[in-house]
Amino acid sequence: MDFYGYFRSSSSYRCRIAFNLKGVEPRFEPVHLKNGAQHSAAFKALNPQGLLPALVTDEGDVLIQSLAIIEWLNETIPTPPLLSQNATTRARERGFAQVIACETHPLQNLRVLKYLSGDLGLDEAAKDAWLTRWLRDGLEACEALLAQRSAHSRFCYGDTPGLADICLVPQVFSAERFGIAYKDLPHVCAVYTACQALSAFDKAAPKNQPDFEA
Ligand SMILES: N[C@@H](CCC(=O)N[C@@H](CS)C(=O)NCC(=O)O)C(=O)O
Repeated sequence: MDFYGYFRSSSSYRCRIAFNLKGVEPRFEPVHLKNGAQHSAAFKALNPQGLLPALVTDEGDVLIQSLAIIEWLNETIPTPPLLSQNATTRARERGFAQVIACETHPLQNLRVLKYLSGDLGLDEAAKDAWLTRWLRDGLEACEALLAQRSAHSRFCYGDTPGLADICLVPQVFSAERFGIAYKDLPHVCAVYTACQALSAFDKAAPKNQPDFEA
């Protein structure tokens, strides 16, 4: 398998955690987002949207969108499972993941921030206000969802890490990167700490990637 990603990309980070949990190691093809490599004809032939990540399977099929890639991985390598066996819990896990991947992370994306400061001419303070508004909102929703759980668990939905944890950790990393407060969110912090103790999460961290730049 060939995995197209970038060390700081949250959606690449999600896939890296999933690969590690499943014990697979795709070949890594770095796509330098800050240099605009996602807009190259070669990359757009893989993903016409010009967004990371993309995965080329051993059969040569191209997959895009981190949640779709992770679900495909979970279906083709079922152990350890990344989703609950229970349909209701599974829907909750997917709902939690989508709060992050569909409702929160898109608002911090490079192309969105470039549009705010470039096309709309917003200054740094206005861009920071945007990030604080939407990233904090998403993390507060995560906190409330975790607080609603009927039973305490080490990870988001159980005592083994799954799709929700895979999405939460890169989002907390983004909060740190953009200076968004989250340490007052106890459930988020507890899950984040539990995940950080696992090598699958640590190995996937941006600082541990071959294309890392300080
Ligand atoms: N919903 C997509 C998000 C993809 C996405 O936004 N990727 C970012 C990196 S995390 C990207 O490639 N941004 C390039 C840009 O904004 O130009 C997924 O989960 O894969």
